[in-house]
Amino acid sequence: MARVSISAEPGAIDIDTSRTALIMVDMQRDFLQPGGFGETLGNDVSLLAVAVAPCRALLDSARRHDMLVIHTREGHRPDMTDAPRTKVERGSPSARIGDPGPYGRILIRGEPGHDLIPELYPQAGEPVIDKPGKGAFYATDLHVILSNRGIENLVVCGVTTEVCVHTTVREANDRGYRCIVPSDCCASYFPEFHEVGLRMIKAQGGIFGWVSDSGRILAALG
Ligand code: C5J
Repeated sequence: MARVSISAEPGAIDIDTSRTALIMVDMQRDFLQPGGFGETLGNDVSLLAVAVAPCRALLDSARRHDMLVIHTREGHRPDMTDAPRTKVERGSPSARIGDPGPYGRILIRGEPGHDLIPELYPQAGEPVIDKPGKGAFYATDLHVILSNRGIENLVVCGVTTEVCVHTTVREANDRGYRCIVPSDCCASYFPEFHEVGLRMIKAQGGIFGWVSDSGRILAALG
């Protein structure tokens, strides 16, 4: 156990690292690489690359400190029985969930595009949560895993800031976890949504949690 104080907004937060998990949200090829789900929706996926190196630095540090590391992946069963029709039919993408793409069927479990990017690949023993929705708690066993490990605090990284990171932070906050979001470890296809999403988390005394950055968290962990 190590108690550390992390500089953050709206104020410093003290955590016990043995009760803190690092969560990497959806750092998948389907969101970060051309031809995947993110690009089919009309987004410039290169905008997400900025978060990879800071995420890697936090991942390395968390592993050195024996912190629980959890990875999530958004996607669906190959038969798509867990994919709401309203999600599959949404919008006018160039290809829909389940359609073939350069990395296999889009957003389908087991396909290369659904997998995590090599730079942030899980190590043996790190739980990977497959989630059908945006939030990492919806229809998954994440809360059980965290409770069994006595986790109270989450450092939430990943993509995209205002979608899966935000939904996960809101779900976690309602379940009693303290969430710290490192601003440089998440990214959005819409830089303005990234900025506003972070402001929403730390506003009103930290209504959803705290916002810090990789440099300040690494300094606190030592
Ligand atoms: C989206 C996500 N943006 N992981 N998913 O659809 O944020």
